Amino acid sequence: MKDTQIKKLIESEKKRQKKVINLIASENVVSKDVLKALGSELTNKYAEGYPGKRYYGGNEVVDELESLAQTRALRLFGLSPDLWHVNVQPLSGSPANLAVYLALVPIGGKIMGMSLDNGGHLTHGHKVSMTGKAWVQVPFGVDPKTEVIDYDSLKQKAVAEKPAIIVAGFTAYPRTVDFKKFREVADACGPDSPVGTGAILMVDMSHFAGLVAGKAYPSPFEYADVVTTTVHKTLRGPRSALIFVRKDKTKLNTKGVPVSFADLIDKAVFPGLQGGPHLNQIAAVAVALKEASTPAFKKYAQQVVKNAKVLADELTKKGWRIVSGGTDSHLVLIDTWMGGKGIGGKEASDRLEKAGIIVNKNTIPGETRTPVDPSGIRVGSAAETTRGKKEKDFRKVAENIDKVLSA
Ligand code: DSN
Repeated sequence: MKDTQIKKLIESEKKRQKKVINLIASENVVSKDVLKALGSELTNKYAEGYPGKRYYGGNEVVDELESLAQTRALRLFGLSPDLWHVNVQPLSGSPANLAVYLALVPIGGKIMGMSLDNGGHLTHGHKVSMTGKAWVQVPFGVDPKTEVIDYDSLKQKAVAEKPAIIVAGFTAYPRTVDFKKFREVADACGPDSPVGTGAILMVDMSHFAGLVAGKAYPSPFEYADVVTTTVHKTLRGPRSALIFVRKDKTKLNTKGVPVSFADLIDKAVFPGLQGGPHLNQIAAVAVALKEASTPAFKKYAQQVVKNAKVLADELTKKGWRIVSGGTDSHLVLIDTWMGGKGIGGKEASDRLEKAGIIVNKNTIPGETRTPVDPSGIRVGSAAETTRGKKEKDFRKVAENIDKVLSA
């Protein structure tokens, strides 16, 4: 690289990443092939539109590329192309979720999503996000005692509020989600819901997509109408996102004609929200999807969960309160304030960073502090498992976290 300033910064970041223990639950370490695809000449190409329907010439290669990425995405999750469509163009998770609402929920309609301090995401209708400005959030949370989702109260609220869409998914909920129960809740919204046949069920599987691919976490596809995911968390690909949608789902347009969710979502992604797709990114997605279909990736996903469980168990033994009492996934939420040693999340994260352990501060259910200095930290096992760490290594990591925070 001729640009020595940027070269130096890339080298410095590479060194930083190698030197630290990375416990950020939403990060991972991609393969050299993913990096190669990202750094390829595909970035030179404009291809607004979709395969076979572009606004520029010269698409014979990128049409094949985008179609291949779609085929691999459906295959990875065992989906028939007769029943499911996938859009591989969303630039990342937030635009993917926004595109689904734009396609399916009338402006001002209700999005039922997990509140941020209970583990939801900003794009599940939080007021600081566009999704909470153009639409109205109906928040749900966890049971204050068990810190897991209470499906009965979720159902009561959904039936009373009749949201147009219900979002099952999270960024900081360590447990498995019962997608069948979410389906029942969505259906219970009845024929008088704004979409006519119960609420739409959307699953945002960004955090656990890799675990679903590796069969280490329940799959949402049997129950959901729409599934969104980022590619760069447990799925270990480039920063990007996918939207899966059932082909048989339709919505009446203003003339009373049924239009498929798939067409509406494609139009919301382009031209609704985005311009030309990032084809280098789509190539890297395709590479990651193939990697995730291997037996080695399945082993990886199982190990991710084993390692997170060890982390939660060891920290519990050392007297730390783990939100919900443990984990079924790649992430663990530690209450460092009330249930710990009275350390705020910011101080905990800063102290760990000084010791070379990278985490993020995080709100916890029933939060009494602020999002910039909340009551906990979130840790995850995806990145360090990619680097080969096993249970014994995570026992050591737990020991180090305890040492640093108890000092
Ligand atoms: N910011 C991501 C996370 O860390 O969970 C979600 O978008």
